[in-house]
Amino acid sequence: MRRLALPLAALVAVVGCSPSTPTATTTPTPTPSILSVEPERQVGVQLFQWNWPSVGRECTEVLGPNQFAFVLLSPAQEHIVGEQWWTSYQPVSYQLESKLGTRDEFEEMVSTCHEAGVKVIADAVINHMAGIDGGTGVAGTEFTHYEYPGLYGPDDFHTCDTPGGDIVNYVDQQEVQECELSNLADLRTGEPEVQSTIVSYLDDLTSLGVDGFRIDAAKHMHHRDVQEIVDQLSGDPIIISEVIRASSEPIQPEDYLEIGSVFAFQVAKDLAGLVPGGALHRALDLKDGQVPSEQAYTFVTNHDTERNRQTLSYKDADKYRVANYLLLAQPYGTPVLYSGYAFTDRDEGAPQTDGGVDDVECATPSDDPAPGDWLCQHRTDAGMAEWVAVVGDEPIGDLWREGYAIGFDRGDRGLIVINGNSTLDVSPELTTSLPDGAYCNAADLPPSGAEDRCADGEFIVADGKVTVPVSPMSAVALHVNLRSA
Ligand code: LM2
Ligand code: CA
Repeated sequence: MRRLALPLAALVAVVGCSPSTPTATTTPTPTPSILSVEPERQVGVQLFQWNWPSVGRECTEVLGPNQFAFVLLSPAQEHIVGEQWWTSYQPVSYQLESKLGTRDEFEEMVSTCHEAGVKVIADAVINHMAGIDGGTGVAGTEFTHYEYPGLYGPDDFHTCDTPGGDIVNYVDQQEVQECELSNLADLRTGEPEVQSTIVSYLDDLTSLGVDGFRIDAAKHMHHRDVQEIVDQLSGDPIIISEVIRASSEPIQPEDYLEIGSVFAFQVAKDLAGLVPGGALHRALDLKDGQVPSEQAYTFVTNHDTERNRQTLSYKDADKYRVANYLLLAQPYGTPVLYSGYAFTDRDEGAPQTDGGVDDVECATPSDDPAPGDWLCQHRTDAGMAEWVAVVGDEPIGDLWREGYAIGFDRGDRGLIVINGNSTLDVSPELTTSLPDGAYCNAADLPPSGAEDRCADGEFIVADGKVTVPVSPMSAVALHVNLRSA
């Protein structure tokens, strides 16, 4: 993240033109103007199990206009047949034909997102292939556990003499990286032929415009293997390794920092602990081990943690919303929002027809959604994605605290008050560096992108002061690009 040199003096509105009779001698009255800053996109969103046409549409309609930086996809390669979501994580071939769409649809989605200014990060499942004895994949590929035509044969997989060949002991590095994760056929990712097959697959995605990769199950590959694969890739894709931190284990996210970035699981777990306790100010000091901010991808939840309940999720209703405000307001890492569907059983797949995931239609927001409802949680926070893009790297100003509520400036770009009290309203009068003006709340439902989206700002900054009423378990976020003329 790079600090913007100076607010780009884009003139969005001109106010205070006093009617006057122009004469040759009058000097024009200086016209107060509202300067806006050039937003710098930062926030991403994981659109879990969204099909490609739905991702493309979301880029155009929501993510682009609201200054999202990137979308994180579910796996694109051919996978085993089944209604569960996790069939996506059992590759059968590297054809881009899956329950989420065809190769053509994928390619079109990427270019649609790019036109909207949104980058695309693919989920690269490269540690393993399928976890079943064999069968026919969704694109018709016939396979057995250790045979994938045109790609891999038995010699390309690790063998292990643990029970079932599975990983049992997470304190043994070699076992974690060379035995099977839940029976998933474990590729010899250190071998040159295996590496070159993986590289061809990832390069194929790059050739379709993909900007980067989530490295699925990175912990289960030696960091040297991942490094060697990444070194052979075309272009310079963004790399985000998934290495779930467990303090007792020998493999740590820090081991993967020379390759690129990592997901900051510790931050997600810490947020889950501090929101219910109300110690919201502690969110401002979050950090994942020794991972520097520029290499940390932070999140409140993902598809795994919302199922194993290691983090907050939509099931936590207003606590989850507060955690998302904290994630976006604090300065560490690159925030990734999450968008999934409601479920009762952890295996339950997304709504689908004949093996293909249905187009996403967002359900009406509710604290008690029906299973299969597309939650579109990220839409609730869309205005906040723009807030983050506008506040940029501006530092956190003086902290205001009252009970479980906190508030602070982000330089002279933005201000936020988050009320984590479950029943108390707050209404602090804050000192602020924000320029005078009438502001709207970016944490409310998403701004449309229309010119008049803040026609009548209700938050008045005057002489460096602003009063900010905030109801329980919600937030008010102001920024300089969301002001009335
Ligand atoms: C990941 N990151 O490292 C993914 O984020 C996670 O969602 C994947 O697990 C995992 N690694 C493997 O890529 C999911 C899911 C598992 C599921 C696997 C494979 O959480 O439950 O395992 O995908 O589809 C399923 C069954 C399991 C079975 C296995 C093999 O739940 O009981 O093991 O398939 O057939 C015998
Ligand atoms: Ca492995």
